[in-house]
Amino acid sequence: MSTEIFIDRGDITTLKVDAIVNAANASLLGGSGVDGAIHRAAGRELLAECRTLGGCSTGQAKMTQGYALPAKFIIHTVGPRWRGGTHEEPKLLASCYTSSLQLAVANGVKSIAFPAISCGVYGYPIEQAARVAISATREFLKCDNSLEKIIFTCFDDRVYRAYLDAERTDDRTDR
Ligand code: AR6
Repeated sequence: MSTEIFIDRGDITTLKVDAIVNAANASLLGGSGVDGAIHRAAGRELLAECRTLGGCSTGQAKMTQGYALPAKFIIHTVGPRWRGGTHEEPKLLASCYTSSLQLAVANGVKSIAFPAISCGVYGYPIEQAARVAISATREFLKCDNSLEKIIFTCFDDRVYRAYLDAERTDDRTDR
């Protein structure tokens, strides 16, 4: 079976999927942006579980329950801060997608939604980040097709357009 990829506008906290991905920081103890929204929607039990995880390195991922969210699990990953592009940002961002997908598959997840990791507070240029997201995901799918559905959730129009462009560009370079 092949994995379907969707690019949708919306709020990731409302999605009824097996797992949503959180763009967290290394403490895993919450913050602003999508992280804050996920913690608010999941409830205080999420913070209690996050406290037991011992943080997370940039490019890695850790999983918790979804608590009050419609999603069963939350995969917390830490994107790189944009520092001009010369500090391994593309490699670290790609690793966020790959690590999250690996963790999802290892836990039997069939449907997963990603936000635009690093594209808010961490300042990663959206067009470049979207290309990394799409290409890292497609690379992963060459070796594993156990996921049924991957959703890139775009919170605003600019992110949405960047993902659509990235998908088209990646399609062309794939041939
Ligand atoms: N659903 C989907 N996407 C969202 C939502 C939502 N509810 N809310 C925001 N976004 P950011 P980062 C988009 O800043 O850049 C936090 O404080 C947002 O529009 O949430 O990885 C953490 O604790 C943007 O496109 O994450 C870290 O300290 C994207 O999510 C730091 O920010 C990511 O923006 C991480 O920064």
